[in-house]
Amino acid sequence: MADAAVIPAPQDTSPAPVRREVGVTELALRDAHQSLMATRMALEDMVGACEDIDAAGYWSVECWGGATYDACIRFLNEDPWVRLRTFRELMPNSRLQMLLRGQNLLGYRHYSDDVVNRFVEKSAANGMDVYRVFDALNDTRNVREAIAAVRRVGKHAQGTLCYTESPLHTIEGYVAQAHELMELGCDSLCIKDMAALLRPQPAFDLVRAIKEGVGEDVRVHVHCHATTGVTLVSLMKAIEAGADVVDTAISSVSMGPGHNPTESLVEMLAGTGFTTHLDDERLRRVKDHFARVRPRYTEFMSAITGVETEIFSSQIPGGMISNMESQLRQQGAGDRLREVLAEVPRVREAAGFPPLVTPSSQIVGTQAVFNVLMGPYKVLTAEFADLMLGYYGQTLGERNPKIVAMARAQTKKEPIDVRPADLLAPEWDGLVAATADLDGADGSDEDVLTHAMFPGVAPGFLAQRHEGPRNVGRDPGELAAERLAREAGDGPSTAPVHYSVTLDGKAHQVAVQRV
Ligand code: 3PY
Ligand code: ZN
Repeated sequence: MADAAVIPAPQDTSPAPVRREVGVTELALRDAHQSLMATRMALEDMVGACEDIDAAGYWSVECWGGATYDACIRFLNEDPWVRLRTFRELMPNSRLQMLLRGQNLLGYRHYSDDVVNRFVEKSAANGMDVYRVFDALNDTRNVREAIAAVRRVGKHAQGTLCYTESPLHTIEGYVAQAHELMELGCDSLCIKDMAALLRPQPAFDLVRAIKEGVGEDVRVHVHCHATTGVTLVSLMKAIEAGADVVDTAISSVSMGPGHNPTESLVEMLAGTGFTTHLDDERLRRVKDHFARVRPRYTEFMSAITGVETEIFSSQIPGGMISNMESQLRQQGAGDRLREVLAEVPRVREAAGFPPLVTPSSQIVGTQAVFNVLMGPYKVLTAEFADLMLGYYGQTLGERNPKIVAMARAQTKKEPIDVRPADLLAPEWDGLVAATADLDGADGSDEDVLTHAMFPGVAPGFLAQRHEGPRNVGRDPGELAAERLAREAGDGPSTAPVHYSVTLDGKAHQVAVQRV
């Protein structure tokens, strides 16, 4: 019998001429553990990987921002500014990148412009290079100040399109937003797909449309989660369409509600003419490092480990589903998850189709739970009422006028259509004075910023900061007890929030776990 034809394995140095080098942003130090293990990874478990990450050849290393600041002070007793300075020292050759929630900074409300400016100045001085700035509603007025601040300090400002789908979201709409962001002076754009909704063909079409509509030389980065199982292909199509940089996480902290594996991207590109120039041996060492570290965080690991295609209809980011399950169980309504999942798109439509990303994901998700447990819009959370009244910015779609009227009646506030931060007086001087009195505060602007963003948690953190980081190598039972005891204060946490509501003339106490 004749020998079967052998298909040679493509080599990285592919026979096809190199078409283009694709940059890679490594997410292991921020979004990967935020998505997979509730943002609990301590600095101590990251430092050992920094030398290899620094030498591997990434375009940038995302290592700060998002929920990590909150987790540092709330759970880890770790100063987030020390974390940033440590990364700066250990990765001198890398662009350090952070996720910034526009006018919300790293918290959950809008801050005045002077606080936004101070935050950007201080983070740049502590070593940050690349700022990915997003607004949960894609309202560019809410990223304007932060982008201007990044430009003033001479760092890289990346404007963000939060990717979602609805009858109103179109490629043309995203291209228009891309134009607006470039007019604000962004150095690059990011398509941010936090729920893994970006299928391969739309990924191609969107990148191509931005390149053709805004400029072939506009640098486009693509950030996809892996939850629905389709997005490694989306990265390929985005690259074929001209994406300059894609985001991945080293394999030992990848997949599930996290991201596609860095090594799989490298292998996928073999033979295509696209190359990453990442160093395989360094990647292997980074992978081994996080494979050793990961079991320490088993207690916090997401229940979703595989693929969830139902997200295409509910659009709920992976991490939120398990939170909703526990919210409902606490109410003795564990069997009502399907109803809540079906309610989320209806609430989102009533709110004008916002993308679901911090903080809109928490706001819409909690309102959906309320609607299922108590009847549609019997009670509006304060945050949902604010969203309906424009206090988070403008949504693409019209907000349901009946619910807007309910929000007005409940809050006695009027709807607004100005940029929400235009209503805020400068806050910085007041914050400096309020922080000076706190036990353990060292008089630095960094401490003022911690207090500004997390007024409920910061006093406790500053007072016990000298005890040093906790959470590493500790007994999981002890950690769990400690976490429950400490989870309170401002911003979404997994601790239940207690609401007192009057229904049909009777007072009810409702405990809802926020998502
Ligand atoms: C955050 O805001 O922390 C995010 O990661 C949003 O995707
Ligand atoms: Zn993400």
